[in-house]
Amino acid sequence: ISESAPADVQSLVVDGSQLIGGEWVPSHTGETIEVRNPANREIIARVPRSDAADVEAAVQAGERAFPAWRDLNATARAGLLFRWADLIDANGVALDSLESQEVGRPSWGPYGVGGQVRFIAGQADKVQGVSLPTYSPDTVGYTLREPYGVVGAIIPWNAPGPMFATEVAAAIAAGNTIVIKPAEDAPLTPLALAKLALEAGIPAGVINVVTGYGGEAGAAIPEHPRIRRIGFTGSPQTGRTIMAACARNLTPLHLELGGKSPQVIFADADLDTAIPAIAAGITLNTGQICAAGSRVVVERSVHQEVVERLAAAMQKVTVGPWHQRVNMGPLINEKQHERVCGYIDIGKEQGATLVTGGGRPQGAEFADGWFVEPTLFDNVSPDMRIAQEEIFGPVLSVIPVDDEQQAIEVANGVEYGLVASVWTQSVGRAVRMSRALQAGQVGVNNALGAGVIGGPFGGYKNSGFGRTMGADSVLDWTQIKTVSMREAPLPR
Ligand code: TXE
Repeated sequence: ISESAPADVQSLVVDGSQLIGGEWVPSHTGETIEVRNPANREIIARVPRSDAADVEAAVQAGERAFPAWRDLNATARAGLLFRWADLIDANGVALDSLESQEVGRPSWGPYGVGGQVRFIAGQADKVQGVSLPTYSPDTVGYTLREPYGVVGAIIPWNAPGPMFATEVAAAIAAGNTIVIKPAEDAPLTPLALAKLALEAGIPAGVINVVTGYGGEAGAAIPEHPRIRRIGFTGSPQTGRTIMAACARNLTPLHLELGGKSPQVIFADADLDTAIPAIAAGITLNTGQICAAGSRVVVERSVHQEVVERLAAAMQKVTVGPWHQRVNMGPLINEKQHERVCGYIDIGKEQGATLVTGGGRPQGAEFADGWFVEPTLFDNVSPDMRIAQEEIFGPVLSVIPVDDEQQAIEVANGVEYGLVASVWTQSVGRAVRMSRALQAGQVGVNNALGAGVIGGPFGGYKNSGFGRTMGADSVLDWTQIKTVSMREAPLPR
């Protein structure tokens, strides 16, 4: 970590070790991976390069911790999660700074992860079954919601803190113990959060964090026969690989696989609200957000005005290293940079009009980082690749349409279905559109579908299945047992 980083950030960084059974340990081979600052490629820390043997050790630690954690009364489990949330809040500035360094984003202001954990903590002692009707009065029937045992999660690099907290908090609130692998590009915030969980008193072995590459430590998680349930967030390609491994072990799972979210603007929309929100939504985290609204589907009568105003808004987005006063940092790594620049070339080749951006910003401070300009394409047709495929960068495509029916067809005409937004002042249209749009989250006059507390989050269609964040996410980490209990028949 940079020596100039404040002491509270330094103290959160766990250099060269991972958490297995409450101990900070290296990988069994001793090998490490470098974590780099994407703004200048400097090494900020090293983490263990683990593989199946380390995952096995973590599973065993989870198995040892499971019975006591399962049997701890649920209010006490909630209490430990509340303490974890308090410690996350108390370290919010340092955690935000650490996450900024490894992801390369500017500060997001107050760190919201404590609030996410607190919401889930409140669910821990509200996991309930139901009582069941029975055929005869001597029988009592009810359901129990029981944890699976040791569960697994694999998370991406774009929002490592929130992803770690939502998967871990929900899984352990339900009484499971977990083995989680953060992304190789951003493992430091997850390790720091795990450190705070230990400090909060969550027992050793309840949370095990194994770091390493996807094909090594990651692949070992769905392949492990004693990991009883899986959560994955990442690319559709890796999601398919994980689901295939889960199929071999018959392990249930949930998947969150990204999106191509439409921002549907009708002529009656309040553009003063819509334009800045849409520009911010596609440049927040340099467009590396699964919920990012990357397609603007706009009614033709306001098309020209929308394009002009979006271009102006995107040109105002300042780009630079995360620690400067900027709106947008670099992309995470070289692979992501090649991907985004590749899509910009494809957009030009397929005949979209490049309105603004499209290049690498010029200047010495950009030379070593994975920077790209906020980019706006107009006259995009719905079948172009930039209108169909997730770019995961600050690239926005404008698609003009004639009416509401065509807007629905275009908005739904992709394989993804994560988030959709509608901008209109008409209540009737808002009601119709929120029903018609195929997405796990619909925002009306709201760019990221955000703003609600405890809203379940997840996809329709190829964006995945299962929900994180909401109260249901805790239930997703439980299995249902039906109990039918009867007094032994009396001898005649
Ligand atoms: O994802 P991967 P990448 C999309 C986005 C992005 C693209 C590629 O479009 O441009 O995916 O990103 C682990 N077995 N999203 O390559 O590979 C890996 O180590 C087990 C959208 O980074 O899916 C990391 O921890 N695990 C997404 C995690 O999977 C494996 C967020 C995600 O990496 C593995 C991120 C394997 N065989 C990318 N291979 C969203 N839904 O928000 C990799 N991993």
